[in-house]
Amino acid sequence: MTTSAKLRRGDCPDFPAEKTRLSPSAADFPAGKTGLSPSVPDGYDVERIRGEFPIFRRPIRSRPLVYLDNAATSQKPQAVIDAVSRFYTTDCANIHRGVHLLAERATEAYEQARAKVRRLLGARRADEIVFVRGATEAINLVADSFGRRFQPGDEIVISALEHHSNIVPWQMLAERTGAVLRVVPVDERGEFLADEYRRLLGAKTRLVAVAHVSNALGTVLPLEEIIALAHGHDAPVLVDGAQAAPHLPVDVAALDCDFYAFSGHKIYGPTGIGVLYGKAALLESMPPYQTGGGMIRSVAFEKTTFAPVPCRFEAGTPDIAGAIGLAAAVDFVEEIGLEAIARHESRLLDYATERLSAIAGVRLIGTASRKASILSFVLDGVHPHDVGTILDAEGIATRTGHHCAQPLMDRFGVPATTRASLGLYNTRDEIDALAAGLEKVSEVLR
Ligand code: 7TS
Repeated sequence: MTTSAKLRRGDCPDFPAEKTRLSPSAADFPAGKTGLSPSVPDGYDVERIRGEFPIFRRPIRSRPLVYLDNAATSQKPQAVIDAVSRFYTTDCANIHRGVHLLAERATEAYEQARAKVRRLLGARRADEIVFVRGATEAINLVADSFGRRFQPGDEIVISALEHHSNIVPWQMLAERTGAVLRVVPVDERGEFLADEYRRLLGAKTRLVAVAHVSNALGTVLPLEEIIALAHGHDAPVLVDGAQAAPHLPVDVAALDCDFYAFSGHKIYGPTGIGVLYGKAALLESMPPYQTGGGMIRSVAFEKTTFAPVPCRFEAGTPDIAGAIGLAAAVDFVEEIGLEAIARHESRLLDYATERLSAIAGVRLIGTASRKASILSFVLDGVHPHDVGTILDAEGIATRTGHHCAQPLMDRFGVPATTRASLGLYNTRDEIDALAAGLEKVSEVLR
């Protein structure tokens, strides 16, 4: 679509097969104004990056905020807050309809957001990017729409590491269709057992659905191997990237995954917006998920025909401001660079692992060889909720509970853990504060 193209009411824009290369290059991760500075080791100026997040100027219980709950949601940089505010202040209109100036500007900004997400994920075409509410809706969309072709006895393979969002939609699909759920186990360290996976794959496998990074343990799954093996059985692969997109460079074309889902609010964008990437041929073969305005080509009482993808899957008025805010978040992380973010968080994870392992009574749950940004642990004799409450009194935000991964908690024989999940603005000082907080919990409650 040219930016000045006028769209008639109900029109879906054109999505030309893109002018793109397959994988991101260094030029996609430029050293920008928020990130790389020669004055700090490795050029990662975490203090400057923190300065972009207004929430860190707010005291929590009269102390500086130590925010270690990034896997639940991340904080928002001023650029994202401003982008959302600007849309409502100066450009608010509905999209893909109306010829007036504001409608054109809103449509252009929304489609630019789609183009930015395409680049972030290394997708070939912008029409492979569907805006949804979040990872949960993305997975439900695939279960509902792609799942309509499932037959009794068809098999869906997931892993024991999945968030409930990547379990329950497949269970419901299995109930509706007579399909069967097969679960790849994990070992004591929380590693995906590839040999077991090989054994579970077969002629009946219709879909493999796995996390890129486990939200409860931080395990990074061996996607290249998982995808190649699934494709060897003609089974498409859905990757739940909710915990990967904010922390690692992702390249869906190089991975050759068939679907990739993530949520805007975990990658420093707004809540209420997320993304489903799907290979164009697959999306085109799928029926609509929800129906109504915006997703039709023509409606008559006798028959309705549907818009091409991605509009076919975006019924009703979408979260326009959310998409625009997400685009600002994509700009923000790309300015710093996903590789630089991954390096920073990996160093912090190593440091935090070392500090926490040295505290008497702390047992880390999840010690896989490839991990990203998450530490889950139990403190002997202390309930995780008590750990979380005492840490909160110190201004330290962690999450306690089952992390919407109850089968995984069962696997490790614990009802709950305390989880510290790191983001691009976290520092070694904050890890020290967490360690000091845990020493205090230990003194008071053990
Ligand atoms: N998949 C994974 C791996 C997740 O971690 C989450 C949310 C979801 C899907 C669902 O994302 P949503 O944005 O649609 O809700 N995970 C968490 C968490 O770990 N703590 O709070 C939410």
